[in-house]
Amino acid sequence: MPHTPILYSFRRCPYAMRARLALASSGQQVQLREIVLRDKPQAMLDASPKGTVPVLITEKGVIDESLDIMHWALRRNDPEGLINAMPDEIAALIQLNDGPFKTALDQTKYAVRYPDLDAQQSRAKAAEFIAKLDTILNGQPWLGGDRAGLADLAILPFVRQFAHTDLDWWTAQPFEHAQRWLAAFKASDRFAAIMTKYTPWKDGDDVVLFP
Ligand SMILES: N[C@@H](CCC(=O)N[C@@H](CS)C(=O)NCC(=O)O)C(=O)O
Repeated sequence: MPHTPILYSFRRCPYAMRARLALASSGQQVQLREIVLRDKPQAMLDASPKGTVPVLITEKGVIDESLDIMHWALRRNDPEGLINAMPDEIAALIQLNDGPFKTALDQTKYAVRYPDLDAQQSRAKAAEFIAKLDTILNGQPWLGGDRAGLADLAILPFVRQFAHTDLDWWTAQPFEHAQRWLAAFKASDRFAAIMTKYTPWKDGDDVVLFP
């Protein structure tokens, strides 16, 4: 039997979510090992000492960056054409997401850890990115046009995390296109399929296959 890759994952982590979204779309099956961030399995740390999820262990090696896992899965099989559906300027949004937006998101969500920063200003900074997405999404359902692309799946989990820092605030904003985009994602079978709850993995447990 061919080796089924192992994915160390954490349900609510947006990086792990984007990896699971790509794996689910590609149909690439993995052995899912749910982890607890404060008690990471030694086997995961042995494979990837930096200690972040997601971590994918394949026959050929360890992939411990979420975007690399997305590309790995979709290079093997991309039935939705997620990679092709992405022009360069949309791909650049992923860099903005992972850089300044994620920083501002963390500074909003974990404001107590940043006593020198004004949480309102951090949120305003994050909202600049949402405004950019909103403009792109005006008149089209997805960032690249009519079809979902890798950028949508790479960015949506972070926008969800940002919206959930204060849903009343989110709903009151004039970002109707971004709000519709996020709402459609949250209501999708695609989202439901990656948000199954698993008990944390322990050595010796039965294999849990995903998707
Ligand atoms: N650049 C990494 C970032 C992954 C990351 O930071 N994941 C967080 C959870 S959302 C993590 O594992 N943090 C380590 C910790 O909290 O101990 C990727 O894209 O995979």
